[in-house]
Amino acid sequence: MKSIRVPSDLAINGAPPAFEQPLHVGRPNIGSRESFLKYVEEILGRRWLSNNGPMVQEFEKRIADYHGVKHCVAMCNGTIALEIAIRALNLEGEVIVPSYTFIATAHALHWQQVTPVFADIDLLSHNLDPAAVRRMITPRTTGIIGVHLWGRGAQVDELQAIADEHGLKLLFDAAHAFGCSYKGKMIGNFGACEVLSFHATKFFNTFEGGAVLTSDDDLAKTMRLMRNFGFSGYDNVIHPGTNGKMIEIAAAMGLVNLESVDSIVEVNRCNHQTYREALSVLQGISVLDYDENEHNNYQYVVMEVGEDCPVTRDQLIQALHSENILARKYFWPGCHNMKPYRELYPSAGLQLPNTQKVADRVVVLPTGTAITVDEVGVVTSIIRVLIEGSA
Ligand code: T4K
Repeated sequence: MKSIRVPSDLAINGAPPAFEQPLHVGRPNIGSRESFLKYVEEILGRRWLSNNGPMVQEFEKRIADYHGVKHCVAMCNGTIALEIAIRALNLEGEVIVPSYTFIATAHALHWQQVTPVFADIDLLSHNLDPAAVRRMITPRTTGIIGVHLWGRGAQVDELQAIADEHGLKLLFDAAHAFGCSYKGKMIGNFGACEVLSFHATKFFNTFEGGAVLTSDDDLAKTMRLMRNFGFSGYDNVIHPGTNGKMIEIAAAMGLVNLESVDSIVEVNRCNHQTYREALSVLQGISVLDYDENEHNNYQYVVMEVGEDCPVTRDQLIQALHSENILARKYFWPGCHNMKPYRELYPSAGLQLPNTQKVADRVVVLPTGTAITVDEVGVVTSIIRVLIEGSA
């Protein structure tokens, strides 16, 4: 591959990178340290560290209210939350998922002995294409997991119609969609349930954490049992289960970050707008937008490098990394091309042309409260010079 050099006004051969410290994608947003430390004192003083403590209960209530759902079942991370939801819904056989997602969506199924069947995505939305979902249905299909990729709602109505028509369960991996809406209604209200991730790299974090949102009382009850070994009171196990509990200190981080959530969204929105205005005028470059009629968290700045761009996606990534801008090619190469699934389904790619295209085009850029507007400006200047200098 031809490697490109950053033109000399930005980096002279052998000169230090533009940024002394790396600019990461997924740098955590952290609310008031003072409030967090107060909560930590409270937790330590109470000597109640885990097992459905008061912080977790308060956190669950606040997150459920925030999304307008009856139940938030908090868990130790998003992947376990997915696995518990999958088991609580009795999914078996085959379940249709996008391949263009973080590997956890597929792993959660596989880990529960359910076969993930990869359906293609729509080129514009990067979300499941309902027509492709229909093509993948077999007599063994029991469910569909839609992903609200980048926090933009999947085609919920169309997926629900397919699920209803074929008697399938529908749930959503909403790991990216905290605080987002679809057709004006908050995420959490669709399908049988929706799964959030509060991982450190997510715009809203609890260090590690996740939750299932649902308004189904029975489902919530089952998942509460499952996340705590199936215990009902002392010494009485009434359901198979695992350890999926959120700890108190994670809930404390969540409560603190919830106080700052609006200002974090505003920072993300401004960064996204700055990136978009500066980059989308460049040859072969587009930046994914968010529907301004919806609630968005703007946590991902997703740039697509088209075939008419004078540099390739990988050349851009390489040049950015050499400037200490650690842009990512999420979710390349697609789950179906990762070793465990490539070996299981060697010809899956034939059904996934759009997945392949998008996975080869995307660059995710750093955003969030850990990057300043000026730094965003420098990143965009570097990209501009790289592209214009190579045209
Ligand atoms: N479904 C979807 C659609 C998801 O995107 C995810 C998670 C899940 C399900 C599963 O939810 P969890 O079980 O994770 O709750 C990261 C995250 O680990 C993962 O949570 C996230 N998606 C995914 C999109 O991104 P990697 O493999 O990119 O992580 P890593 O270690 O390369 O870190 C990303 C960047 O963040 C690096 O540049 C370093 C920076 N970073 C990371 C951490 C942990 C920091 O600056 N500080 C930190 O504390 O997966």
